Amino acid sequence: MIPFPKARQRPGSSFKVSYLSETLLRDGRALESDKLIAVVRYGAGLDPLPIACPVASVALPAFSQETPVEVWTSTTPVTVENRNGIRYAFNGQTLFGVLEVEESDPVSLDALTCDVYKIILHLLEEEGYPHLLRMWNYIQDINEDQNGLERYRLFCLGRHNAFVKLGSEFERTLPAASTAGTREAGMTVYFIASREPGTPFENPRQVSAYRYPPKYGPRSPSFSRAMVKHWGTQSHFFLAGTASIIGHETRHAGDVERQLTETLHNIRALLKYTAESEGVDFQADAVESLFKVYIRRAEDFPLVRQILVRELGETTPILYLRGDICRSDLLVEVEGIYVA
Ligand code: 3EB
Repeated sequence: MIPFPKARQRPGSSFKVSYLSETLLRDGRALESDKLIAVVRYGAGLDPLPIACPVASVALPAFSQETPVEVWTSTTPVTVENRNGIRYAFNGQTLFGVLEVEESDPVSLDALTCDVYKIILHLLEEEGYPHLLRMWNYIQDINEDQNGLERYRLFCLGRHNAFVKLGSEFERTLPAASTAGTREAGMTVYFIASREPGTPFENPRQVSAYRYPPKYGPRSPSFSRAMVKHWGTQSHFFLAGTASIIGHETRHAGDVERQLTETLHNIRALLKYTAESEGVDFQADAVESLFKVYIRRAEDFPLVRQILVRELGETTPILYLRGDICRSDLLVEVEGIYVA
């Protein structure tokens, strides 16, 4: 009998992320694995998965026949916990957590967001994984007004109010992030944190989001443009949601093709700058690199896909989601995890 080839050992790495068909996940032994960190599912009205690890449900529909699931696997066994409303798993190097909350009437979105972030920061401190690397936030009706303020701006206010409690230097260690709008009730936040800090990066073509001027809301968005983390032999580059913003201003309102071209310029500039300062060359088409794209208008999908496949490579995994973007004049946003 020919032995099944063993997965290549990657000493010093911590986890791997991939898009998998849900059928494969349900059929295979993956579900019972003690190395499953988390599963992220996309779409509305999902039936439960018989699975012990944290599951995040993101109510954004994918542009594909069978929506893939995002599977996070550890190189070493994980411990799964559920505390303070956070479902989380950790492996000695990283901690992955999920929080899903309902919004109830008397509590405004800024107060709810502040609570959610405080709970997360507190848990990470207690568990000994105090360094947030990357966060994903999904909020209902992100561009709608509530009490006279856009809900994204309320979210930014609440997030800022939680982070500022970390001290006056909090902006130097902010995680990379994505924040997108759904049409379903509730808020889903998931995140990855580590025992040892990563290195945040800013984009040379853009004003840091945490320094956006007040015309974009009472408090600036608290995130970094990218986070780099080295794990022994392997390195991750977490690209935050990136859009057609130069300086602090939206470019090419109404034109998805130009917005995407500008977005790709932004990504290349950030990668070049990071490569020079970290001495690591992150490639979109490297093994294990993967991407996610938020598209506001369904009709833009074919063009967006055509341009991105050309830019990122035919075989690079890209998940396309129909979602609202933080600024109402943005039509497309690209994020990714690069592995080197
Ligand atoms: C931008 O660059 C576009 O508030 O968490 C991108 C990524 C955006 C993350 C966030 C917002 C966020 O300002 C919007």
